[in-house]
Amino acid sequence: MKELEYNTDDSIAALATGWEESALAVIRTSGTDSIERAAAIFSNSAGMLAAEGGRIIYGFVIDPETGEKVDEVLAAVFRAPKSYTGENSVEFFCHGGLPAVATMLSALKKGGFRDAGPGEFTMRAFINGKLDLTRAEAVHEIVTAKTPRAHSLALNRLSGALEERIDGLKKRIVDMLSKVELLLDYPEDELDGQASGYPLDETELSRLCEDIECLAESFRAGRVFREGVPVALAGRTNAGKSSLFNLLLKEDRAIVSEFHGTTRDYIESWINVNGIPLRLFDTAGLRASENSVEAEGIKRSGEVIADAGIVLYLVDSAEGLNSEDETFLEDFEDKSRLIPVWSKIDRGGNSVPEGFIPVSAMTAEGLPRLEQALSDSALGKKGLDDEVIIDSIRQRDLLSRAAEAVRTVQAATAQQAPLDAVAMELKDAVDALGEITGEVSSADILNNIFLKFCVGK
Ligand SMILES: Nc1nc2c(ncn2[C@@H]2O[C@H](COP(=O)(O)OP(=O)(O)O)[C@@H](O)[C@H]2O)c(=O)[nH]1
Ligand SMILES: [Mg+2]
Repeated sequence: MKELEYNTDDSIAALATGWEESALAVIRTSGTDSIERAAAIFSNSAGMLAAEGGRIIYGFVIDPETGEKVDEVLAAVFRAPKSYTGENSVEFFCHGGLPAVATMLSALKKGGFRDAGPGEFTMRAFINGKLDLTRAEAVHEIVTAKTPRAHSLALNRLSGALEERIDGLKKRIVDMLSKVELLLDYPEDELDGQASGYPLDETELSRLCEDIECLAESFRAGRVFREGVPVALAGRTNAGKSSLFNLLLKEDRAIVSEFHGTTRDYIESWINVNGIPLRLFDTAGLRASENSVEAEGIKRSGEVIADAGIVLYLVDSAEGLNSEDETFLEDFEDKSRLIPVWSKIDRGGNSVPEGFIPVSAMTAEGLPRLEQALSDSALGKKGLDDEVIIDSIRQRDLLSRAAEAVRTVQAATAQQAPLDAVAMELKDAVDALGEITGEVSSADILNNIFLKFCVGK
């Protein structure tokens, strides 16, 4: 049931690779008459028109108005339904200089192609039944993945793992619904003892609800992999923050110095810890300062710390805890976001206080434990115990709606409530799950999903 007002009659074109100078650029086209249109501006027209799907041909793109050569290209010809969008399609591999790309796009426009909107290729693939919505959303995640692990989780969804999981949940509800409807259609006495008693089981409903809720909660882990988590290094000046920053980065980025107050602004960098993308911030040490530049740095650092998902608070083991440290640690509200670090342990300082992770930025001792603490804190208590995770608010909200409907059915079952109300709730749960994969969808929902894509996807 795909009700959608969207016109797929015209042929679209867009740059699929980045808008920057490179060796090659890929320009994608799609549409029923895309091969004819492309052939009309191609030096080897006859060759392109005759090409089987999946073939690559060499030639020049010709400006249809001036007759001049635009670029020397390879053109891959795809014939419906064997293409990404399910439509006829030609992909051009041209030179990656920006003027080359611009003149290519303008020649295609003159040849009757329209600029594609964001996500329009993937939207056509969905409309033509090449992808369900969970896979279409995974395409976006794959393109924007920040670590190999995030990429492999999205790839898992692209190969249909989430769709299968949703279908499995839906089948369990549909089975219950058919039992209920059987009784609604044929009163018990007519069924001749084929069905007796209340048709639903409370334990089964409760288990179903937990499975749906568990998948809904994986949104948190999904977001961690998708967006990464901001991590701030905090502590007094000279606690060893910049040294730890460089160690976690595995390169020398931040200036390390024995002089207090060297790091005056914050610097940041992406790091990959156990496959989780973390955005690490080195901040200016926290101390009262007379110097206005340093004071401004300290103010900005305070903001970074307040916004961070995780805070690593360093205390120099040779110095030990002072009242400033104690105040910070005590005042920090959400302890699950705080990792206290006992730094410079190679110097054999004071013994490690409870709750601190001993680390040396010089010898890297304690690094694996610190990295584990970082990934545990990023993923939260539940961790990542499942390879199938969801990653959009849309998916999470629909799962919550399904779970709520099933909970209502569970309560109704406990009271042996009338079956027609129960049937309605079960239908709602089925619809919510159907919307996740796109069986039930409206134009608004689709536009929302595809608009966040980049053009050319
Ligand atoms: N021995 C030792 N010295 C360290 C360690 N980490 C930092 N230092 C030294 O402590 C001083 C301050 O370090 P820095 O990283 O700039 O601290 P920040 O002010 O907190 O950024 C520098 O002289 C560093 O070489 C460590 O793990 N072991
Ligand atoms: Mg520093």
